[in-house]
Amino acid sequence: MRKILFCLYCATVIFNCKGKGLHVVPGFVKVPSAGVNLTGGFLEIHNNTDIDQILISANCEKFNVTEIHEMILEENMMKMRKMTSLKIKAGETVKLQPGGYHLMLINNTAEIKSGDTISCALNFNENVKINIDLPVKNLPGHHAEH
Ligand SMILES: [Cu+2]
Repeated sequence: MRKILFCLYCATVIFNCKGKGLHVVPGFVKVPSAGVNLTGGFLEIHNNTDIDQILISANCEKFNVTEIHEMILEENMMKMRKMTSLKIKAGETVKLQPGGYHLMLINNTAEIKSGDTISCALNFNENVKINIDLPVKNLPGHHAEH
């Protein structure tokens, strides 16, 4: 019997998300810029358990490859870097948001437009898998790369 309880959809209001377990709160997928075949996926992971959780990989439909990325400052430039895993410490929340951690969705196999939904599977340690649907949104005027 698995000791951890999972909810797929917490309310977007964090206060409703204090139940025990590992919770993923959907964010969004940014519409890819014209002529670009990659974009960012954003969400929050709430680890309301007593042990550290590790996001090992993710798979999102309509994209060939999904990577976990972080933004780092290098030579005064913000660059993104692939991560092999992302730890969410016990009792903590990690936000994947523009300018920070994100899912890098690479090589879309279909047109991605505002209003679409992208289903992603998040694979954590100990064979824990959480599925989540991310709405596709335009971010007009947003200056972050993803
Ligand atoms: Cu990236």
